[in-house]
Amino acid sequence: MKTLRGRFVCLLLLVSILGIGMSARAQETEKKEIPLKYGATYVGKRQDDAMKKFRENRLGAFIHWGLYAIPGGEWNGKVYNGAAEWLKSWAKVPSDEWMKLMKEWNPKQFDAQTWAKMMKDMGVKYVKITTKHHEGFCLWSSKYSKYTVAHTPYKKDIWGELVKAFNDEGIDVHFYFSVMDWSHPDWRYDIKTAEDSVAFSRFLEFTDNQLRELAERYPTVKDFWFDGTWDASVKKNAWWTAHAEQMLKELLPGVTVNSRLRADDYGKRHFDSNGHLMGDYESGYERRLPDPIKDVQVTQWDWEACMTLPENQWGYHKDWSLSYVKTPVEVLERIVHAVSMGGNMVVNFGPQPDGDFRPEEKEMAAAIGEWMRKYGECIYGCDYAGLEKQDWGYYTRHGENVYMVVFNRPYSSHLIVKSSKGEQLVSAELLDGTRLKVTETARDEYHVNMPVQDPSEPFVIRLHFEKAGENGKKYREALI
Ligand code: JFZ
Repeated sequence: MKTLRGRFVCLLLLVSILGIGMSARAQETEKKEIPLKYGATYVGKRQDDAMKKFRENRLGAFIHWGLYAIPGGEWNGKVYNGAAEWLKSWAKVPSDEWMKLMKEWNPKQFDAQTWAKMMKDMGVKYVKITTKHHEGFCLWSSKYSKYTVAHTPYKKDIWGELVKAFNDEGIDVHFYFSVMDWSHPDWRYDIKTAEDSVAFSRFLEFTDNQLRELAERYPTVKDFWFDGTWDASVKKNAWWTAHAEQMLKELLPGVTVNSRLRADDYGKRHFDSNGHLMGDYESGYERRLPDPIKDVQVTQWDWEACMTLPENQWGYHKDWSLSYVKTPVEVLERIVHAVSMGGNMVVNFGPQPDGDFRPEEKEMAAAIGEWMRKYGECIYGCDYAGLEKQDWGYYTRHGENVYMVVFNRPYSSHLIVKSSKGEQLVSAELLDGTRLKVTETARDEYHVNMPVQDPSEPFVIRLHFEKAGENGKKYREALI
């Protein structure tokens, strides 16, 4: 028989056991965490509106445009196979000579509205544009540099026109910004002498000025995507990477910043020494994607991948026959692959020096747009579905709706779906509402009938699951 006192003692005992358990665990995690001044500023996914918008956008475009578009991969009669935006480095061109290209910067065909229309028709929700690539040429009229569009025959502030045109179409603008600047005398790859250190602090001040200028002049910018931050000079100045992130966030509430900017106290990049993501989203998946089975841990944080159409050309290169160029289906597969693992995908374009896009890029944008208009429901606002990957393609999820995006048509007349434990598949339909036959074949396993479809394009099936009823009990496990 339990007295009131007895019950109280029991409760006390329970609370203290729980308490000891919890504090032991807290100590354990505390012990594991190294104190960091410049590590992650928060843990887990940001859930504010700006971050949600970033995540729901899912499909973006990259635009690499700069002086490198003029030579298009060729210098003094020699064509370089490497990335065209790196030509200055491949051909070892000194900065003053490279900057003579500014005299030829006169993109007569450039029309911001045409660009915005093309991107809108492609179905991208945001565009990341190079404000300044490694070469140091600024596409906005920066007052901190002599290498800007303002000092070219074209003169006009390309930036202002672009930001306005994209925003008018409802497209978010993200700024690509290379910290590494090959044309600034104070840029250093490493800090080895006192002189380096003085020069580099001037360089960081210059960079702060440019960032502040961009944020203040174009306040509708939604994101800064940093690049050129991998050198020892930046890693030794981790404080600055934390400071730049904070400065932008103070200037532009809600702004997002990629992990590539950041280094912690120990020079560790992207993820700090405690394993926490720095910046708001991981940006290491470049021209590659996480493995759909082995790398599901990426669904725990936000991330954005980017890809080129040729093997590795970001800026305009005049000869695309030098490497394999992806087809629309291959690009779509990468977009879906990213979304199926909770990431965004950014497809790159490298406009011509005249301000127009090469025909192959126009065709690509149109093909992606056509598919997105039909099937975008399985991309925008979608996320990891939490189901076991099947050979026919990828799952995505938007709340109650689960999508099958079929890239591999089977020889059999059906597609296999395995439901999560305790859930049963109740319906499968095409996006136009056409119902497909579902057959339960084993515990948590179903066949969805293959519809007759145009074999030239991947298609989408919408699924609904419900909590499993008594039905789930009809299968026996094998005794082994
Ligand atoms: C960088 C640039 O050098 C390149 O020109 C382009 O702008 C691209 C988007 O970014 O290149 C990188 C940067 C990081 C990795 C690979 C290429 N990385 O982390 O694997």
